[in-house]
Amino acid sequence: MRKFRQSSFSLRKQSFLRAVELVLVSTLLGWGCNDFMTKDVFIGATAVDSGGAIDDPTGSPEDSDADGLSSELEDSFGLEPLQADSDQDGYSDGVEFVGNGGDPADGSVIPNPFNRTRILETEDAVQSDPDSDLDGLGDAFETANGMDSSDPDIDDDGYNDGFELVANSNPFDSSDRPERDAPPAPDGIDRLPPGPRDADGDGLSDDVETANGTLLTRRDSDGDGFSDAIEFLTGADPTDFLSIPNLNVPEPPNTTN
Ligand SMILES: [Ca+2]
Ligand SMILES: [Ca+2]
Ligand SMILES: [Ca+2]
Ligand SMILES: [Ca+2]
Repeated sequence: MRKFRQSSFSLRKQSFLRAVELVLVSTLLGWGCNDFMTKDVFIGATAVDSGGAIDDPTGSPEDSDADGLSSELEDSFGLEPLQADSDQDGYSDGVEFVGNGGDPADGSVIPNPFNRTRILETEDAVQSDPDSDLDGLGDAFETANGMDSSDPDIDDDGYNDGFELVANSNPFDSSDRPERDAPPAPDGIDRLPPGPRDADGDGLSDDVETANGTLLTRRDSDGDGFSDAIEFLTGADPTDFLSIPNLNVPEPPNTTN
């Protein structure tokens, strides 16, 4: 009996030690995986020519190339739903669609020049307000304005919230959309693959960012909570955190009724 109890205790002790070992190994592996996953997700979710889709749990329309226009819209415009920059001029379709003189279907027409005060160095980068849904608007801004920081397209009309605000359309109202005639389909362009590299997936290619003094690996170079593309489109300075877009956010719908 004593021998059995000893044996049982020994077994329990062994099980306990094994469990501790498993927890430790899992934790270490978890840290390693998180590290890896972070990089993987960063690359996958932001490399515009990889076709990496935004993981959107809210059921918003699919935006396979994460350029701010849904795949359905891009199809209807004759743009490439798997190529964030269909005309390969260094500015994503979403950026060019929303404004500043660009044309997403014509590589010879690019948006107007940047407004910036200086060229940022990587060491200038500060930790910015996170933009969990990658719509160009920081979580704090979205929360403060009754928007959903985990849904890039609140009204599910295919245009992401950041671009709707830039275009003065109502991100809460699917019947109110950015006004623009559908661009003609690009013609004679060998678009796939690859497009210009956009390492951070902010809609501005690495070359465009290098030429304009923003950071290639930060969607929000100056850390003010607005992506470089949103600042560029609104005439704010993406290299100056004191310069932010003047965005008019409509009242959110009253959800208590
Ligand atoms: Ca956001
Ligand atoms: Ca929308
Ligand atoms: Ca970029
Ligand atoms: Ca910014």
